Amino acid sequence: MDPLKAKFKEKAAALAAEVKSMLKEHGEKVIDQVTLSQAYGGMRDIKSMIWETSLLDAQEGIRFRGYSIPELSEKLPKGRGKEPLPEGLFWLMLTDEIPTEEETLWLTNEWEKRRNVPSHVYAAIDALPKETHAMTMFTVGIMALQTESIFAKRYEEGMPKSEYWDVTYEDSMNLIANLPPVAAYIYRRKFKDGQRIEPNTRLDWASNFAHMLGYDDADFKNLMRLYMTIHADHEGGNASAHTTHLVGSTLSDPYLSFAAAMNALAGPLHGLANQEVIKWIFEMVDNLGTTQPTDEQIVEYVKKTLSEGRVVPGYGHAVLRQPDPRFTAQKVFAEQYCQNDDIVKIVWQIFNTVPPILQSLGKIKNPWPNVDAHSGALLVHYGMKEYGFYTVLFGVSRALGVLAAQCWSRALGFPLERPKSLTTELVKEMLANT
Ligand code: FCX
Repeated sequence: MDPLKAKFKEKAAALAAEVKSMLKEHGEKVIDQVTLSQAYGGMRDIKSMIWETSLLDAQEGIRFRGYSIPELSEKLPKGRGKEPLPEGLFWLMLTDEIPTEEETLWLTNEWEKRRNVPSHVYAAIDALPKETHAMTMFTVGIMALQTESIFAKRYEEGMPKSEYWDVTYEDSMNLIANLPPVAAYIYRRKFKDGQRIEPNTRLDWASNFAHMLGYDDADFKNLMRLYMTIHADHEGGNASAHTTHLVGSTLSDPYLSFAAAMNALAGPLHGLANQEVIKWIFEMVDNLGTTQPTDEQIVEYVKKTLSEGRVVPGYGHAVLRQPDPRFTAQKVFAEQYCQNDDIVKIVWQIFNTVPPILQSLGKIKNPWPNVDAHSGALLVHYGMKEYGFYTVLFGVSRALGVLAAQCWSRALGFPLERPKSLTTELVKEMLANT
């Protein structure tokens, strides 16, 4: 058994036993109550799901296995680069242990060994017109990869429940290994006349992805390592994570669950916001006729957006109530690598001007930037201006968190998810009887 799987098996067996006895003793303990507003209002804040890999605090932001993003920057192995390697984060999420440099390198090589995209996956993508959105191509590519699912094969053969975690791990590892070439294929097909770039087997997972996309600048590779790390997970209730969890609970394999998650990520209130941000900034620049607008011009543009009944993309959050530490991590990166870039400067001007405007509306719970407010400006700086692809980058990263979490869900034997719904008629009856 490989070292990561062996460690996961050991940790999962111990936690499964602990959870079993905890539920035996405390199973009836009430951990939350649900209000009518929450039932109608997107189920905000209801504690109703277990997600081991990360936890979100409204004030502090995300922690992966207890580590904040600045702590991860310090503690995760960096290989030959300057930013944490996403391989290390995946190891941490799966085992609750920060890996050594050697363990991280092992995982780089393991994903490299598992990279093997069948030709029908590319043929399925090729069957779509080039104008198809990159996220649609991505989901189709993932669905085509599902032919490789070991979970599905073994389930058909009658595998016992005790093996679910094992094949979920195998599928997750294979899927993660194959996402960068599929995503890069889509980028090159859509935006670079289909000129593919062969992988470089000596590179780590994120920098090989950068290479296949066509970006060999060392700083862009550092950006990809950072990007793939910070977008990976945001606890269990966000739409892409929750979709993976829900679909996986039916014992759909990791390919099917992850493809479903990508359809959730493709919505403008979730992952598509990263393309919307830069599109909106480009429109602003075009509209104002300058790449160096004044704060006053930005304020006017924001007010115009709001008056048209549109949201300011990249701002607000369902849980966070402070600037997103993922935004801050990207700002720190930009301060180091590209502080004189015009679009980066606009992102910072927006950060200074937008929160008071949103606050003054009186209805927005969080006027601060989220992860999507900064990512596009960094990509544009390195020449990746095709914002219709940005959500795919988010998706490749998101695989790390949601698939690590799916391994845990199967190891802990989580059942089919099936919450209770009500009709307004029944709600009215309930109110009349109280
Ligand atoms: N601009 C304008 N209005 C906004 C706003 C924004 N950035 N954010 C929230 N509002 C509005 C809502 O539309 C809602 O208006 P309504 O009462 O007229 O329907 C009101 O403020 C209250 O919303 P609030 O409770 O603060 O926010 P929600 O939890 O309902 O929604 C999201 C959270 C993220 C969906 C919302 O802030 C938004 O639309 N932001 C812009 C899109 C975005 O950046 N999404 C990415 C989020 C995230 F980081 C990710 O998943 O990637």
